[in-house]
Amino acid sequence: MDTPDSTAVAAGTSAFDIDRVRADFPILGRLVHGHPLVYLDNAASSQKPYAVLEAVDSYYKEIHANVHRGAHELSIRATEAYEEARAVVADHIGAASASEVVFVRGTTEAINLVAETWGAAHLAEGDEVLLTKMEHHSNLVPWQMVAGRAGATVRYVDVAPDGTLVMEDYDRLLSNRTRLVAVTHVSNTLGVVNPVAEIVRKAHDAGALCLVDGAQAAPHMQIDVQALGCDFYAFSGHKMLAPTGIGALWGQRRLLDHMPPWQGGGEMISEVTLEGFHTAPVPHKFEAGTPNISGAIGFAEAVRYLQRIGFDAIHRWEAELTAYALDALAAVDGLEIFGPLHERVGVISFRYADIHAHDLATILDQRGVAIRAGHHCNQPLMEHLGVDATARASLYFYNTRSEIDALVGALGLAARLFGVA
Ligand code: 7TS
Repeated sequence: MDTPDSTAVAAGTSAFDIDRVRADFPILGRLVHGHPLVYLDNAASSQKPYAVLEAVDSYYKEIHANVHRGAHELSIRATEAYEEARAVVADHIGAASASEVVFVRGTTEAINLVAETWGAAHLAEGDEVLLTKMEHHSNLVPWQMVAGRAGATVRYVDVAPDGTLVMEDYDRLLSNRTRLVAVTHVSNTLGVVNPVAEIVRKAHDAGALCLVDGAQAAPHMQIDVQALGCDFYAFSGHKMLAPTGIGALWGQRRLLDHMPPWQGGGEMISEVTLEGFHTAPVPHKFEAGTPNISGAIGFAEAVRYLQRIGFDAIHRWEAELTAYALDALAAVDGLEIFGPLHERVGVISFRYADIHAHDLATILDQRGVAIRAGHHCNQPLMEHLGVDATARASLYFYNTRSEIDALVGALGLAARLFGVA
């Protein structure tokens, strides 16, 4: 098809051609309330390039059928495409084998899967699960649920005033009662990148497993699960250019093999009798029912697109843009930024004078500037920060300096409306 694709960016030129990149994303050209869309809500969900939209479209137009079932041409082609998508995602994160990648709806489902299978099988009275105070509810509530049933305790590593984890607190809380450490790689409120390799190493030294919530990391950096050394890594496709409703749980094969199944149904069995069933090998053991085939194919295409641009180029551009945004926001009188200035991604939470975050987001929206306001599914962190909500601008590699200027300009409008001096 004749739609643009910035393959040329990766094909040689070292410069990051932002105009060409933006041309790959049809939605970025639209107006909102008469203003060009300035999409700064990427931590909630990213936009989609033509390459992904077309991969999904041609899957449905050309080869759609159910997978792993039929002997007919379409089913065989759909199955090949679905399993190839798994291989692309597995290869991308450095998995030892494609069988270590379970397709799920997203990070939330991935973590619930581990909690309801590994957690239910291994947690007992007196055991501890160690989280941090910056976890998204998705990496908090599933552990509270399973720990509550097992009589286990959930503990939380403290967050320092600058938004980093208090590692001394981690060292203090980690003990031979800790069965699992579950930590976010990057905070969706503070933007901080946590020292995950160190956290994993210490967890293992204490005899605990480590699950990493990669929802906010995988879109921005090259993930290598073997280099991180973790036991489980969970991430969502929709935050990294893929459709909604698809994500991945990576787990060490030896762990996945011994975990009980979660949902029962088709696909996850090798044999069923009236007396019982035998499970299929991983990853199918954890994929009951018809999976999100088009989503998986879109996910693989998103990964290929990101690889063509290259995480080095993405990182350089995002670092420049984040520094520009932090400087521009810090220069606004009465604006307070949450989170560190370094070791962070461009997820920038702030409060502005005493304008409520929701009012701020509504006013910005009138200028076409999309940010998120609220607790960001981080209520314990909000309590820790002493706020009920923050405004949050979150960047991705297709954002520009002039969009940051538009954000700051729209903040000026809010200041005038609210009489901020
Ligand atoms: N973990 C983190 C760190 C997240 O940021 C999110 C989503 C999730 C887990 C859950 O991902 P899901 O794809 O299963 O929903 N975070 C946000 C956010 O910050 N704004 O909207 C969703």
